[in-house]
Amino acid sequence: MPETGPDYLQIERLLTDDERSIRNLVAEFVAAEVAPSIGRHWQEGTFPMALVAQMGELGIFGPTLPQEYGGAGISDVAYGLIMQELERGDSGLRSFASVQSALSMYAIWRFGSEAQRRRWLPKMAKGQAIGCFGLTEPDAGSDPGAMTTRAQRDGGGWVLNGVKRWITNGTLADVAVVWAREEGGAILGFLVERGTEGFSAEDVHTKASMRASHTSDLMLDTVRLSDDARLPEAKGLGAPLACLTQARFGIACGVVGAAMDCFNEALAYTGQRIAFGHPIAGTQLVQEHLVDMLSRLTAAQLTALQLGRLKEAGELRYAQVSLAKRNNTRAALEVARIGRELLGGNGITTEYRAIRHMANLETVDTYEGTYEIHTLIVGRDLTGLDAFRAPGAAERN
Ligand code: TGC
Ligand code: FAD
Repeated sequence: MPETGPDYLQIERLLTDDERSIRNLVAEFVAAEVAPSIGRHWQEGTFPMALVAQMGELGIFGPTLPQEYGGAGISDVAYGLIMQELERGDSGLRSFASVQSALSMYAIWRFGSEAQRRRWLPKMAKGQAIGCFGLTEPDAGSDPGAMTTRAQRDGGGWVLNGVKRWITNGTLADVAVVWAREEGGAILGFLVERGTEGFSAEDVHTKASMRASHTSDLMLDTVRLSDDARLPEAKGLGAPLACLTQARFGIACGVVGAAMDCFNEALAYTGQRIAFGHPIAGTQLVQEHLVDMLSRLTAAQLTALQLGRLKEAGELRYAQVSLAKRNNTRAALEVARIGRELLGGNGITTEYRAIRHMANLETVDTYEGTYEIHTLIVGRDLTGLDAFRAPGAAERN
């Protein structure tokens, strides 16, 4: 059985048997199939596509959805543990699963028609169809309500024009969930299939972070769609934001895995690395670093578990998810930075894992709402005062 800890506070005891066995299954998959080659993929800037079918077989995609749509109805805590184990491997792997499950499948399940659900969800659950989620634009990231992608009515259908940027899985996707504002109206969601005339995708090739993941621009140039392609229940910015809440939950859990991997690597390394005639783990300063890493990741682990339990009880509010996404991601990033430091010169190479996790976590700290944006979401929740926009700025959602 591969390492699933550290578990300094015996959090394991708070999990059900089902949750433990789902976590162990994914941990074994990651140790056997991901760990041996992910460093090479990261170095080469490729995503291990061969693993997608296996992930589908394991039930990693959309696992909390009902069985009739290809899901398994597993608990939210079990879902969080899947994300943890995937991100122990690499944030790119967890990103692939987040976008597939929490953004694309969730959008279709929550806002789609019955026909859209039946058409896409079972195939997506098996990894036989890939989804992406196009919200961000070159000039609208933190403020998605400022999007300029437009949906114009065209007889009984629609014409879409615009550009989406930084879209995970954009070039891999069979179906893109695209958010566009109706001329003079609300934000609407559309399913745009690969091969639709006027629709194209192109990867970003200059990333120094999240390298084992495809990140793309989506171009929509007079894309004509029937009204069947619109997500009928999605009206207004609240629809994409509800999908983000699902994905942010998975991130708050996932980053714990990256932090754990960095801690385990640093503990093993410092126990063996000799300087001044003894293992560096025997020095007070190194022990302080190790304890700092453990403290941060243990707090993140407990936060993730409680978030899952609140979600299962139907009591989770989106500002609570923001607090957890903000704190856990920043904690994991700090753990990775300390881990990198403890490895000395070796720590700057991808022969070890810390710098890969550290570079990936820079993206995770930014996407799905930056650290600052989550600060302002929680700040608004606490005070009732909106500190996002310039005073007097127009409402647009
Ligand atoms: P605001 O007035 O706050 O909200 C409009 C309506 O939406 C509701 N709402 C939410 N509902 C569910 N979940 C949330 N997180 C929600 N946040 C807001 C809100 O109650 C309101 O409803 P109603 O009924 O009153 O209309 O809108 P705003 O324009 O003030 O938005 C502010 C802000 C900053 C909170 C929001 O725009 C935001 O979260 N910005 C960050 C953008 C972001 O996170 N983008 C992520 C893009 S996707 C991505 O990064 C994928 S990475 C994938 C991977 O590889 O893993
Ligand atoms: P900006 O919004 O321009 O922010 C720049 C800086 O200004 C940040 O530090 C921000 O915190 C700060 N800032 C902005 N407004 C305020 C304010 N009011 N107060 C204080 N500070 C502020 N998007 C998708 O739609 N789908 C995807 O699949 C997806 N995948 C991604 C994958 C990767 C690898 C990356 C890097 C991004 C991805 N994104 C995706 C986009 C991501 O969500 C955005 O990059 C993120 O929301 C930030 O937007 P921005 O890059 O435009 O930064």
